[in-house]
Parts: sequence; C-alpha cells; structure tokens
Amino acid sequence: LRFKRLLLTGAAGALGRMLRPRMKRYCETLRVSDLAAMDPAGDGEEVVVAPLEDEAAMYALLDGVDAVLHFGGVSIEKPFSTVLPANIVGAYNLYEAARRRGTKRIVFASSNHVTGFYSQGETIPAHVVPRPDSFYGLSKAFGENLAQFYFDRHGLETVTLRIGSCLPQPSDRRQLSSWLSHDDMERLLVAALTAPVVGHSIVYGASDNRTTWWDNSQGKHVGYRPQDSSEPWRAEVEARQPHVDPKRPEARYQGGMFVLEGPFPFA
Ligand code: NAI
Ligand code: 15L
Repeated sequence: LRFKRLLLTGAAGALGRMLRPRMKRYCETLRVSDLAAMDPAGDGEEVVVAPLEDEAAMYALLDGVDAVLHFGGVSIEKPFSTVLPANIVGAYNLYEAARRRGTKRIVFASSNHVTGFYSQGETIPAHVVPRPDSFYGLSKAFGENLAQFYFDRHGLETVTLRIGSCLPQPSDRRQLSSWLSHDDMERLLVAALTAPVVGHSIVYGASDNRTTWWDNSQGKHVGYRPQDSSEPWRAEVEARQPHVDPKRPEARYQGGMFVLEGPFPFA
C-alpha cells in the first residue's frame, strides 16, 4: 500500500502531529496542511498553510492528491459563527476541490458528538438518526451528509470516522468506553484508505473496549480490527473517579459534557 500523494489536513493539531510521522510510511509524498504553523517539510513531505474557508487555497491544495485524511477544523464546541467557516464552508471547499481535482477518497474525521445525545445505556449502529449534542456535532453531521451527497452525485468515496476519544490513554470513566488508542487510529486509517469499495461508509472510531456504546457491524466491509482496549486503565480510572452522579451528563449521554456547552452570546 503506497499512495503517490496523501493529504493530511489539521496537521498542526493534536491528532495531526501524532499522525504525520505514521502516515508517511504509506505514501511517496505526504502533503500536510493547516491554518497554523507546522514543522518544516522533511523528506517526502510538503507543507502548505491553507485555511479551509479559502476556496482558491483549497483548490490548489488538492492538486495531485490521491486521498485525503481530513482532520482540520474546529474540534470542540464553539459559537456557531466560529464553527461555520471551518467545518461547514471548509468541508464544502474540500469536497468541491477534491471532486474537481479527481481525488478518489476522503477519510473524514467526524465525531461521536454527531450522536452525542444518545444515552450511555444504548448501543447504537452507524445508521441511526443523528442526535448532535453541540454546534460542533451539527457541523460534523453536515460533513457526513456532504460525504453522502458527493458519493451519490459524483462517486467520490468517503469513510466517515465517528471518533470517540483519541488520546494516549483513557483518563476518565466516559473514556473507558470512548477511547481510541493511537495505534488503533492508525489501523483504522489504513483500513479506510485501502478497503476496496467503501461508497460512503461510517465507522465509529473506538478501541476494543470492554464497555462500548457503538456497534460497527454496518461498517464491517471497511475491515477495521481494533487491537487495544481501555481495560488495563480501568482500575486506576475508577479509583480516581469513584462516583459520578448518574444524573450528570458525563454519565447520562454519550457526548458527555458537550451536551452542556453554551449557549453563547448571539454574535
Ligand atoms: P485539534 O484542534 O488539535 O486540531 C485541529 C487542527 O485544525 C488545528 O491544528 C487547527 O489549527 C486546524 N484548523 C482549525 N480551523 C481551521 C481552518 N479554518 N482552516 C485550516 N485549519 C484549521 O483537534 P484534534 O484533536 O487533533 O482533532 C482532529 C480532528 O479529529 C478534528 O476534526 C476533530 O473534530 C476530530 N476528532 C478528534 C477527536 C479526538 O479525540 N481528538 C475525537 C473526535 C473527532
Ligand atoms: C471530540 O470530538 C473532540 O474533538 C475531542 O477533543 C474529545 O472531546 C472527543 O470528541 C471526546 O468525545 O472525548
């Protein structure tokens, strides 16, 4: 598996910095982009500063790109006026540029917050009615619909990843269910990039945790097989957080605290 050129957006971010050295192994050239400054280009790398909301910059960015790992954008809850340009206009610019440039596949870093208002007592498959828990989650739901539209209308394929909590290790009770290890994230990306036919597929991005809220059977064909689990951290996490009031959002809703963010002053 060796792509000629992969594009990683959001390369200055937490996941982008973790993924940059890992994803280099799968392509001749890794083009990385962000709004913010990034480390200079190493061997086989191209570094491009490009705001997602800048249509011309995105058109140039997609030139010669086989596949995209789209990790750029606002990654937590913010006022709608902040989310709109990066995650809604930006996602449109990326897809339209990809279509015009002939990019074959996009792996979209969506979020569990698209379905964050489902309760922690439920196990949901990918094809449920979205229940976004925030403007952030809503913007990711838009990105998922955009992906479906660009596949149905233009045949541009996407694997949507509804990522849980991708961190070096789980740090609270909620993350015992939502945790995605860095190595499993890499496995998920390799599966998403290489599965022969994906159309628009949706896969929850979690490790093989003993407690889970997500059933990935509808995305089986993507071939993601997690190998890590939050279990080795359970005792330590439960000792640190012995009791969570079951009425509090971090215990009630899959999206945790995101359901409480805002409202923001009207801009
Ligand atoms: P992050 O906030 O650390 O990184 C996002 C990057 O996008 C930043 O470097 C930022 O400068 C860039 N960015 C923001 N607005 C931009 C714009 N208008 N134009 C160009 N670049 C822009 O977030 P993180 O944690 O690395 O997440 C990466 C992606 O994965 C995000 O899309 C996030 O929504 C998604 N995700 C992450 C999860 C996690 O556990 N870290 C969980 C679920 C989804
Ligand atoms: C997300 O979508 C966020 O980008 C990340 O910062 C975490 O908060 C994660 O979800 C989560 O739900 O833990």
